[in-house]
Amino acid sequence: MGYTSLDKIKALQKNPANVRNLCILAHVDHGKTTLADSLVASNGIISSRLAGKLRYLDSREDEQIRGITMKSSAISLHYKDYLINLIDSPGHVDFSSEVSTAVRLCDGAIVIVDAVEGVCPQTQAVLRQAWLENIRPVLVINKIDRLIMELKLTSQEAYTHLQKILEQVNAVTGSLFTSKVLEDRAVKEERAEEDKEEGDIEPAECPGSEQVYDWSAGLEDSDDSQLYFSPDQGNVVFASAIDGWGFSIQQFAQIHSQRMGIRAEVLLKTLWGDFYLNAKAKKIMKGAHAKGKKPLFVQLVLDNIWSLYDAVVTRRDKEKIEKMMMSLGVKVMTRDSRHSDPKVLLSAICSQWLPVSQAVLFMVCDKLPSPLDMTSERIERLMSVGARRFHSLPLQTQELKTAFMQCSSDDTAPVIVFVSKMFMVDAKALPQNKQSEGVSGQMQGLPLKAKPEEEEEKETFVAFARVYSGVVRRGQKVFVMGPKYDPAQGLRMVRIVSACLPPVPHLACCTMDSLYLLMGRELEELEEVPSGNVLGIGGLEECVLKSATLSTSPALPPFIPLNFEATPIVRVAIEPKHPSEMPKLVRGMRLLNQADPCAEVLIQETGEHVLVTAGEVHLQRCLDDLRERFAKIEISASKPIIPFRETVIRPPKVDMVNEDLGKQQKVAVIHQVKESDTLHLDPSGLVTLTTPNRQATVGVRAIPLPEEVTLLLEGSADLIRTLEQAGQAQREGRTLDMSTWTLDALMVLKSRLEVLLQGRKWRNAVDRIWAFGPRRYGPNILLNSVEGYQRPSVWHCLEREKGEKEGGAKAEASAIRDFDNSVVSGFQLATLSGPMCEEPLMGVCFSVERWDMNFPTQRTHLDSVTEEDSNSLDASVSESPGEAAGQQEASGKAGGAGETPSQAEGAVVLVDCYGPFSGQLIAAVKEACRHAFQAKPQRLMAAMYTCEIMATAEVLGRVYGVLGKREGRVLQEEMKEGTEMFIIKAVLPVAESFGFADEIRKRTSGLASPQLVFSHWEVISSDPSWVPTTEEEYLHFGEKADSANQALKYMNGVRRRKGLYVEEKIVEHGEKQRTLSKNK
Ligand SMILES: Nc1nc2c(ncn2[C@@H]2O[C@H](COP(=O)(O)OP(=O)(O)OP(=O)(O)O)[C@@H](O)[C@H]2O)c(=O)[nH]1
Ligand SMILES: [Mg+2]
Repeated sequence: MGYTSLDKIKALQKNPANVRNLCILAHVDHGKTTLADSLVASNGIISSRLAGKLRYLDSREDEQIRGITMKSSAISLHYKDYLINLIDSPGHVDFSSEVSTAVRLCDGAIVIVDAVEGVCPQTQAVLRQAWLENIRPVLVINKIDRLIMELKLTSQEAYTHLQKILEQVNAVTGSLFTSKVLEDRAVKEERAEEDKEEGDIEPAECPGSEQVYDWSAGLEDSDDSQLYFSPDQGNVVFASAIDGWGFSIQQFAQIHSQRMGIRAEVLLKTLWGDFYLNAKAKKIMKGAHAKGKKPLFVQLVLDNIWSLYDAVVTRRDKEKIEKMMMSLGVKVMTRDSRHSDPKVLLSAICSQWLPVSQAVLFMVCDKLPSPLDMTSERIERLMSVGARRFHSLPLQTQELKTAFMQCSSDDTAPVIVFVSKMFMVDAKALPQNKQSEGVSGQMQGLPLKAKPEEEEEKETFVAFARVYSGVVRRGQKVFVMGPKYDPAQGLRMVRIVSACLPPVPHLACCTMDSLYLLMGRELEELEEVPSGNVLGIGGLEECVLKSATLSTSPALPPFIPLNFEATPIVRVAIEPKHPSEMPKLVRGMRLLNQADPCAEVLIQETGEHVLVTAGEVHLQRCLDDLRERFAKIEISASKPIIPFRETVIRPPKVDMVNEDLGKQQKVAVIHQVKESDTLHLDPSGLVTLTTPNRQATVGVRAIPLPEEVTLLLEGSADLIRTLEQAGQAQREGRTLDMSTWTLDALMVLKSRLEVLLQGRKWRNAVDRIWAFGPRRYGPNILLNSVEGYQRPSVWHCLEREKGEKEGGAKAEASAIRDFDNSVVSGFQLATLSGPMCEEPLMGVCFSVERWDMNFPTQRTHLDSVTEEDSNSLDASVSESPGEAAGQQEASGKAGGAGETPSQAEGAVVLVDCYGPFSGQLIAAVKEACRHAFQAKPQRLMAAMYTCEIMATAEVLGRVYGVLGKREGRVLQEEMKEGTEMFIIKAVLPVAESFGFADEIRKRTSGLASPQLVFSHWEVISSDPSWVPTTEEEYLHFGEKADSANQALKYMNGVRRRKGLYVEEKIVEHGEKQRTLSKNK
């Protein structure tokens, strides 16, 4: 290292009070990497002339070519006595998972906003991420030069514009803060209530019991001054990273306080805001706006910059430049002042006058917290995995909190490390494999290439990590906590780290072979790293997949998982060009999976190797990586596999030509289900199916769920999973200690469902929910409408928390559980792949209205024991009498043996529930669900992206053209204040999105470049199985109705890909085709 010596950095690492771990966050292209360049240049790592052009932290070739960052990378810098571990992150949505990995390791963040574009969707997303991880942000408003050169604003206009941007950013943080306060208050109230109940205070006495809901209570007393960005707080820097300048108002306050003899503190308070200088009275007065005066900020700050740009770039007035340089005390080299591009001179002047690196680094050291300032709230959040409460963790675990707070580097302090991602480095680039630097090293480098092939090709994984406590040493052994590790269990079984661990679930032991200082493109080897620093760790690839928690204490729980904003949605199937290279591909995909926080690799049922990525750009990067680094073979990727969902809707009231439909449509639909002796379809849509051995009959009806319910279920997937886990635990006799917050959220979910599911059809529906599916937490519901069948509700575990009410129901539940489970399994299978094209279902409720069981063989045995009981039950528990009787005859039951499940519980003991019968029941339920689904009007649902496109008026038309062609829908169009840009918000089906961004960019000559973010699922209105039925439709569409049916096209595409039967005619009129050619 020619620049800061390694020893100096090592020394700085030891003083956590002066360490700052921070990342740079922003929307795509707002100038993160450019700013990072200036900071890197301030340490002499790159030349300051190249700062902004080199984009040093974009070390990948494709990053340089495309001009966007694709991964987060770290570099350690020093500023005065401070060590700054800086992480640059990508702004493109496709790589937002990389942002999550960066944010987790930091205590603070620099949020950059483009002065022209203002707050963009990703700006909001990163602010939210910073908020969720509890890290403190500072703001840089970048690209101010664009206000001068591009928008040609006057300094006064620019001031108004900057004020607006600041307002926008603060509005975002404000809303995050408000929701947090309200949430906290809810938790507090809940606690208070609990205490109250315990303390037996009369509810009428306390004032809170009045039913007045004060929505703003709590907001006033919470301190939010730290939260907002304001130049006078010193947490805002105005900059132009490309021209190398930046300032906070402190700097100008100091400059002018000397010149004008006003105290710096006064200037600091008044430089930003509605103040002006009264020259006569030599006073600073309020009310610049009302009196039409120039605000101080314009007069003392912006005007200087404006006139410099005017002199240097616009007018090129040599004399004036000389004069200005004199007064600023700036000297530039002759080659800069003679350069043909005035920008060179400008940045030479500016970077001496107001160096951006100084302004930003000062702000960072001054305003961002050090690792010692970790709040206990943040630590508790990190340690409270899933639904657990911090206070329910073992005592030893809770004690670790002090270790976090102290951030001590004593030998006695437990080592706590979090790995947020694994990245791959060429073995050649590792410091231990590098030759000594300098000329001789380079010369030696040549013959080295002759080394054996394998050695050269080797690449290793380095973990991107941070030490939270203790000192990490090379060769040290640590525990690796898996995401499901339970410290209580671990503490009972192990004490110290050793190679031969007893088999504790989710706990492994690993050696940290090497430690690195991360220096952007380079790594430096270290012997030890003290607490509070970011580092790279080698030798973990065997035990860490993507992220992990490492510690020397088995009491440490795994950290909460990273929150990823992007949903991986774009799938492709991959195969090698040469089939013999399959093993290489498999290995390569495994490596890719490890190296990318967001990419998923899986093998489908069909045997295809599938790669799931966040978007098109991400996909491209993954494929390139696979080709060039991980598999190093030729591969071919299928077209993107687009996910769909299947659903049912209410029968439409009008036909395709908007004519009122009578009953005809219904008849057409119902005929899709073919009846047989075991399958019966009722005109109302109830499907009754008997198992082949005729021992069970189920009746199922499919009902479309209201849209809001589907949305709610989708959004609450995690909660439902927790509910399911709690239910499972309860069934197994364990208890899962859920946090108050989770319980609260579940109660809210339940009551919201109750509100949404209104009407006769849904009476008591919420309490009758039997299961969610697919995978037990999906957006479909299985409803128990079997008369007389009592089973504990899915909300049962909530009630337990509220007081053990239903002791009796528990025992009963476990007895019938096994067959109950088969029904649930059948439902899970049915919802996992629907009958249209085997895609998952969404928004469908299957109501089980009948469930009969009949065990002729066990009958005799049972009768002798419980004859009386069963008779009495027979009378009380039965379905709608008429139908039941008919069914009993049809299924050929022995007289009076119409048992409902509750009654069959005795039989459960006798019949092997895992034998063929439970299988038959599963299959029957699944088939019944599928048929019930087909008895209703079916629709496909398409995944939709939202996108925000910024475009000028000239290209607006073309943007609309492209959107229209791709079935996009414009939601909103508005003009961005202060600019001539329009912002268009649109939604677009994922299926039509490939190449969309490129096409828009081409059609608008690069002026508009949209980012696509997955937003929701939407029902495609056309019916894939539609054929003209009414006379009007015949007239309008013709007999064949061969005008494009979008839904049918999608459905057939999926069916073809999956090798399912596709109904289509390849040759329509064979004889006509023959006559076409020569005979004519
Ligand atoms: N006019 C102007 N352009 C700038 C400024 N800072 C950066 N740019 C330009 O903005 C573009 C994007 O800069 P980057 O630094 O790559 O942006 P980024 O935020 O790192 O982008 P991603 O990493 O892809 O999210 C480049 O073309 C820069 O030259 C600035 O202060 N003024
Ligand atoms: Mg970048």
